[in-house]
This record gives sequence, structure tokens and C-alpha cells, in this order.
Amino acid sequence: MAIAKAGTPVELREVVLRDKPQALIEASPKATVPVLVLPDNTIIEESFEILLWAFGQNDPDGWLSEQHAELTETVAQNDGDFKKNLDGYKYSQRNTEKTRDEYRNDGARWLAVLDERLNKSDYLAGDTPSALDIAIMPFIRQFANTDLAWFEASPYRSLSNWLNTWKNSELFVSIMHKYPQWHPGDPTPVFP
Ligand SMILES: N[C@@H](CCC(=O)N[C@@H](CS)C(=O)NCC(=O)O)C(=O)O
Repeated sequence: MAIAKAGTPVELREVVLRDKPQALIEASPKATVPVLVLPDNTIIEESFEILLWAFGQNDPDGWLSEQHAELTETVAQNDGDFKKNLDGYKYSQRNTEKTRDEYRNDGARWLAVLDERLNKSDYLAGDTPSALDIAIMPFIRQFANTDLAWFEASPYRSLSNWLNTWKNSELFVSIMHKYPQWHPGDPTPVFP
């Protein structure tokens, strides 16, 4: 979303996680997506760092401005315990340290924090969209989609409205296509 918003085109190599290409593993041994390879072979392998790179190129509506420290802090919180609980909840068969319900209940503590913030303003950093929203939104979407009926019945109404706003946004709809899996030698479509 940051790349599309900034309008900084990249070559897209769509990865299917159960069939990761060797080129991904070579570029980034931790092999999570997304990974961005710059022309000088710098590897950026965290989505938040890619967001910072994209808005560093071009930030047409000032989505990065002013709240940098808070942005970094909130993203770090999201990437910590919540991300572990999200992965445990999503893939509870391979994560047996806690039960699926425990992962969900523990993850829901972060949902409650975000919901509380969104009771006070329409977006996470105030009354207008910002980089913070799009840094956090994909993780909340994954959590919600793991059991959408549960999420819809949860008390986190402001968070749910916020998520729906982003899911229906022109920006999200414009990038969320089914892209064909990349294989070595395939032409690489330009994104966005
Ligand atoms: N902190 C990383 C997390 C990335 C991440 O966990 N991505 C998932 C997909 S949503 C992944 O690639 N998982 C690797 C796997 O399932 O093998 C980031 O934000 O870039």
C-alpha cells in the first residue's frame, strides 16, 4: 500500500509461501514476505522498512510526517507479542505452546488497545489517514480473517469499522489482486 501510495514502481515477484523460490531465500534467508531488493542490492526485509523507504521516495499526503517516534513505537508493539499471537492463532496446528483460544485471547489484548484509540479518532494517529494505519492494517486483517465471525461478534466495533474502511479503500482495492506466482525467468510485472 505504501508503494502504491508513493507511486514508486517496483518489479513484482509474487511468492507462494508453501513454494518459496530459491531467489527469495538467497536474498533474505528469513524468507518472509515482503522483501524489497534495491538496484544496489540493498535488501529490505521488513514491511515497515519498505514503508519507510517508499514514503522516503515520495509522500504525497504527508502520511509519515510529525509522528515518527510514535509510529515506530506502535509498529514495534504490533510486531512483538501480537505478531506471535497472530501466527499462533493463524497456524495453531504448528504452534502448540498455547491453545488456539489462548493465542486469540492474548492477541485480542492488542485489539482492545487499538479499539480504544479508535474510539477517540477515526484513524490511529488522528482524524486523517497516516502511515500508521497502513503499517498495522494488514496484521489486523489477518487476525480478523482467521475467524471473521468471531471478529464480527467481538466488542471491538471501532476497530472493525476502521478495518472495513481500509478494506474498502481505493488504495487497498487497487493493489489487492491475485497475482500469478513468479518463477525464475518469468517476466516481472511492474507494480503498482
Ligand atoms: N515482521 C515481518 C513479518 C512478515 C511475515 O511474517 N510475513 C508472513 C506472511 S504474512 C510470511 O512471510 N511468513 C513466512 C512463512 O509463512 O513461511 C514484516 O512485517 O515484514
